Order: sequence, then C-alpha cells, then structure tokens
Amino acid sequence: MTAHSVEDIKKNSRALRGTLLDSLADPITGAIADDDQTLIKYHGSYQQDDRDLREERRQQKLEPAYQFMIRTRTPGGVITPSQWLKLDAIASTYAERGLRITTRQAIQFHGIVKRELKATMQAINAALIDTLAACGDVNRNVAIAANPLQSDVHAGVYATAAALSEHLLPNTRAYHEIWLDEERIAGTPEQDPIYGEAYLPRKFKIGFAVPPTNDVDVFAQDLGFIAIIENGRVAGYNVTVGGGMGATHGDAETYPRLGDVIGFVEPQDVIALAVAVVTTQREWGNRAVRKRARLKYTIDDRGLAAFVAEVERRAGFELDQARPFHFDHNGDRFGWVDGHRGRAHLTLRVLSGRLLDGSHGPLQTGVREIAKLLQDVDGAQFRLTPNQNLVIANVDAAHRERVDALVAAHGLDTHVHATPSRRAAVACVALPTCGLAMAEAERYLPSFLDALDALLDRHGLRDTPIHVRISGCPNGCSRPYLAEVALVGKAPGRYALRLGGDHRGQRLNTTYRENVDEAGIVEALDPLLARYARERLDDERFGDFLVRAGVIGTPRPIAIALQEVAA
Ligand code: SRM
Ligand code: SF4
Repeated sequence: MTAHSVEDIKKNSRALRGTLLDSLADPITGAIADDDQTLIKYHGSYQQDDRDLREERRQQKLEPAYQFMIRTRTPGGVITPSQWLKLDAIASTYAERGLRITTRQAIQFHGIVKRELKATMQAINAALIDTLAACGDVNRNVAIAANPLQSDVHAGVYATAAALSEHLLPNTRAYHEIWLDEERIAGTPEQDPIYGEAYLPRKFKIGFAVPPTNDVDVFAQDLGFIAIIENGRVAGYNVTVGGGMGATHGDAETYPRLGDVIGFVEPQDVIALAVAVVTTQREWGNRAVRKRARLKYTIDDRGLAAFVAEVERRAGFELDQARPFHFDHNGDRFGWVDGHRGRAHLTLRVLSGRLLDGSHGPLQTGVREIAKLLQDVDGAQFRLTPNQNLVIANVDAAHRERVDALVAAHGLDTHVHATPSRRAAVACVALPTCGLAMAEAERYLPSFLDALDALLDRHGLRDTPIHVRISGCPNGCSRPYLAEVALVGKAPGRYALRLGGDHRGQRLNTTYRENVDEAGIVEALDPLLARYARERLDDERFGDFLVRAGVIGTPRPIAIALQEVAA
C-alpha cells in the first residue's frame, strides 16, 4: 500500500523525482519508499519480491526478497545485434532468469537487487536503449507490426511510430539525474505540455498494425493505427480508440473492450491526432476511481461521438472516413521470409518470450551467438514480436546457413517441429515475480500445452492452429480475451476458461467455465474439440466454429464501425 494516492504522488513528484535518490541510497532495506514505488515505474522499473520465497522469509522474520524488474523502451522491439550483446551481458551480470521478451516488444530483466539497480540502468543506457516511460501513467512502449522489413512500407510505419514514441516521452530530466548522474538543475521542475503535472489518469498504449497481420492486436490498444497501403505506399492510417484488456474478476464495472475505428489520418497528422487523444484522456479520464481510469471507460462514460468531436477540436482537423482493410491473423509467421535487396528474415519461436539457458536448451547462448555472428552485418536487426517471439531480420545470403546452424545447435528451432497451437501460445510472466498473479502462467504453459497436444491428437487436430493464451490474473497481460482458448487465473491451479476469440484479434471471447483446474479444462474442451473435428467447415477456425455452433452464446460485438470498414 502506498502512503498517498497515486494522483497525489504524481502531482508532488517534481517531474518524477520524488525521493528516489534517497531511497536508492538507503542501505537498511532492499526496498524503496512507498511513494517511490509508484514513481520508479515511470523510470521503467517495478519493485517486486520473489513470491516463491515469501513464506520462508516470513517465517525467518526476514523482509521479503525485494528485487526489481526493469523494462526497456524499445519501440517496435527493434534492437541491433550489438545492442543485444550488451543486453545479454546485463542479463548475465545483474538479472535472474535471462532476458524476457514481453507482449509489447520490450525486454524485461527480473531479479535485480537495489544496490545494482543504478549500474543496470547505466548499462542499458550505454547500449543506447532507455527505460523511460516503459511503465507508469504515460504512453508506454509503442507496439509496431514486427513483420520483417519486407518492404519500405514497414520502414515507413516504423519511422512514424518511433517519432511518436519520442514525442510522447515525459518532459523531465529526472531520469538522467537519478540514473545517469546528470547534474541537477536547481529551481522549479520542468513543465510538461502534454502530461501536465499529474500525468495521465492511467497507463496508455499505442500500437501500429500493418494488414494483413494484426500481430500488435490493434483493437487491444488505447490508440491504434492500422496502416492503409495504397499503390505500395502508406497512404495513412485508420485510427482506433478505446481498446483495453484489464478487468477484475466479478466486477461488472470493469471489462475488456475492443477499440473502435473512428476514421483515417494521413501520416503527417499522426502525431497531432495522438496528442489530441492523449490530452483529451488527460482531461476527461476518471482520476477518482483508478480501476475506471483507462481510456476505454472514458469513451463509454462520455460517448464515442463526444470523444471524437473533442479529439478533432483539439487536433484542429476532422478525421477522414476510415478505409477498407483486412486482417488474416494476429500471430507471427515463423521461419524464413525473403525480403528486399537479397536480405531475409527468420522468425524464431520463444516460449513465453523467455531466453534463458535451461531445460528448453541453451537459448540465451544461442541468441548471443547469432548476435555475435551478425554484429558487423550492415542493417541486421533483431525484432521482438508482440507474441513474445524473436525475428532475426535483414540477414544477407552469406550468413543464412550459419544462422540456421546456430539455431539448430541451440534448440532455437522449435518453430520447425512444434504444433501450430504450441507455436502461437502466449503466457504472461505471473509467478514468481508478478505481485498481482493469482495463478501460474508462464511456468504452467509447457505442461498445459502437453495436455492440449494430447487432446488435439485424440481428435486428429494436431496440425490445426488454435490460439491459446494464459494470464495469471484478469489484468490480461497476454491479451487472453482475444484468444480462441484462454485461461485467466483465479487461484493457484484454477482458471476461468474463456472461448471463442477469432484468431484475428477482432472478437472477444466469453467465459465458458468460471473456475476450473486442469482436469476441468480438459473435460470442458474434449467434447468441443470432438464436435469441431466432426462438424467444422473447410478452414473454419475453432473460435469461429464455437460461435457458429452457438456453443458460447453471443459474443460482444466486434468493434463499432469495424463491420463497415473491414474488407
Ligand atoms: Fe501487464 C500490470 C507484465 C503487457 C495489462 N503487467 C503488470 C505488472 C507490471 C504487475 C504489476 O503491476 O505489479 C506485470 C509485471 C510482471 C512481471 O513480473 O514481469 C505485468 N504486462 C506484463 C508483461 C511483461 C506480460 C508478458 O508476459 O509479456 C507485458 C509487458 C508489456 C511491455 O513491455 O510494456 C504486459 N499488460 C500487458 C498487456 C498487453 C498489451 O499491452 O498489449 C496488457 C493488456 C492491455 C491493456 O493494458 O489493457 C496488460 N498489466 C496490465 C494490467 C491491467 C491494466 C488495466 O487496464 O486494468 C496491469 C495491472 C495494472 O495496471 O494495475 C498490469
Ligand atoms: Fe501479472 Fe496478471 Fe499481468 Fe499476468 S496478467 S503478468 S499475473 S498482472
């Protein structure tokens, strides 16, 4: 529990400084002061404790095993091989459990102790990557279609999105003073023209999708941009607002929501439009009730038409009519894809995004070796995907075979032999680090997938892709409400089973069983998969079948206006 309300902490923080310097210097405890626990999020870090050790330490009358998670700000998850080598060294020196690719294309380091926090931050910055605004009530890491750079289209979308990410950074030197030893300037703290002194009412997320792939789950973003490609160039973007996943079990006031398509902007208007949306949410968002403070609730409380009118007033222009688009899936495409100018891109499967040497193979070492191989190859890139996978992008012909050899030698080739469902599955971090986890997710995924594979085998569905996502609580960090089959943690070993998402990220699933263990999940899925195997239409996906067959009742409608513009 923090001593003050989040709103007070933000307002009194002196542009995110708080007493962080004192907290870090305090040798008595591995923790930082309560209010600073809120503020450090804006610097890209969370105070956590190892929950596996909680009870043991309590019995020993020791304080919890305090440690910190650090999250990078890496728009679109783009990292050079040289930067990767630095991040890899940081993981080995300061963190536990390797490098963790997140569902928003960042790297998370877990298990950093307070006395090494500053050195870790400095090492990240020495790799020319920062962590500012990776968490907190500000715009977070901008998610960008991770499709390999097949064309100049992707490069253009990336440039627009990266510029927006920079534009929406909080205006403060606090980060540089606290972590990078920049000299402190006396006097009044900086004014922030976009965020003001109280920042946003809640976190804010932006994603750029490039059809036909919806890997960023654009309808789960507070603000989404869907690239409209005409004559081989980005003509502009359809704009979506009001997506979000988080909910609380048993509280109808909170719910996942799909974004609404509200119109079209040209590329040069993206930043002005985004600033108008952000500042409208800053003024209109619910600061009294934090669990109702996301943009999705602002829109539902005020009405979409009023919200759009205010955004247009602030932007100084009207949105054009949305243009047709079509998504065919929200997953990743694995293996090699040829790009332009003789370059190729390889998407690797990384189970739950965790790159660590261990029972799944020397995965961290393998990626390190690939980074060493490619560090001098002009334009070679690593890209983290929003499904927690890794793209080795822009590989020249001379290096392809050697990349393949390293992939095979280090067990990074699961995309070759895993079932389609195993390749597409996503799980959030959950235990032992997430303070909000009610059940396992990342650590449960491998054994749940074994159970699922056995079920699929029984019904001859081994090669049929079914999108599975697990979250350890209803906050929905794996975006489970969009999956065909989702487990949402309720208690240790128990989940809400939700069914009927559409594999394109355009339809929310619904609860099928409220509170079941693995046996209950298997029992529920078994007859449905049997029916699906018998009755499905050609190429019909499991989620679509469940809706057509009336198994899961009427799902929430797909996003307003999507019906009219989806091609
Ligand atoms: Fe998340 C909070 C992990 C993507 C919705 N999320 C957390 C915290 C920081 C727990 C906490 O507040 O103490 C988790 C840290 C766990 C740990 O030990 O590392 C956490 N969220 C993650 C990551 C690492 C999940 C993953 O396995 O990859 C993702 C990091 C993204 C990033 O790089 O920025 C992550 N979180 C998401 C997403 C998906 C997305 O953004 O596309 C969502 C759903 C979309 C949304 O925001 O609506 C999401 N996280 C939440 C929420 C619920 C917010 C809400 O509106 O109710 C919380 C809790 C909160 O904010 O109070 C939360
Ligand atoms: Fe933690 Fe819940 Fe997010 Fe999973 S969904 S990382 S358990 S907050």
